[in-house]
Amino acid sequence: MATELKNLSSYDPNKTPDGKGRKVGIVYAEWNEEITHALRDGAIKTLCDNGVASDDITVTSVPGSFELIFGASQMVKSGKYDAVIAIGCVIRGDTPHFDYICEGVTAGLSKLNVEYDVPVIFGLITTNNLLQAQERSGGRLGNKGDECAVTALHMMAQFKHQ
Ligand code: DLZ
Repeated sequence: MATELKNLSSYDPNKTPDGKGRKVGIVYAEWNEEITHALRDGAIKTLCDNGVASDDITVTSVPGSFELIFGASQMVKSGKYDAVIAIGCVIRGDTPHFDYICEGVTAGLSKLNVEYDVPVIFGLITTNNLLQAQERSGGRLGNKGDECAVTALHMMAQFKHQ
């Protein structure tokens, strides 16, 4: 997959829009909290490193990744945020549950992106095992939370009609 070629934390600060004055909502899942807390913290740090005031970041949690759809939906509909970042980690198990959750969250967040004028950033890590998740949440391949924050900054700058 592409993350083997790109460190998720690497970005060019000179090409990253300033986030001053932007308001960002972050919703993260508590399932696999070792991973999701690292993703959440990475996203917050990268937003702040690029000008977003910590007071302009609202963080809320939901029990599992499936609930990210509702959590992100509530944040989008509140009209308070310029972007919403949804963070979760689904690790493949012995049953098809993994596929249903991944497909459900992907479809749900995609629908929000089509139906509302607030970009929802896809911060769902979907891996075959815990090691792959660790590698993407501050390990060998960087932190997907950082990548989500940079993506949010670009989307907010490019589509600032709200
Ligand atoms: C039930 C479940 C399972 C098996 N695995 C995960 C997972 O790897 N990552 C995750 O975020 N959530 C998982 N869940 C919980 C579901 O997302 C959801 O919270 C429950 O099905 C209740 O709706």
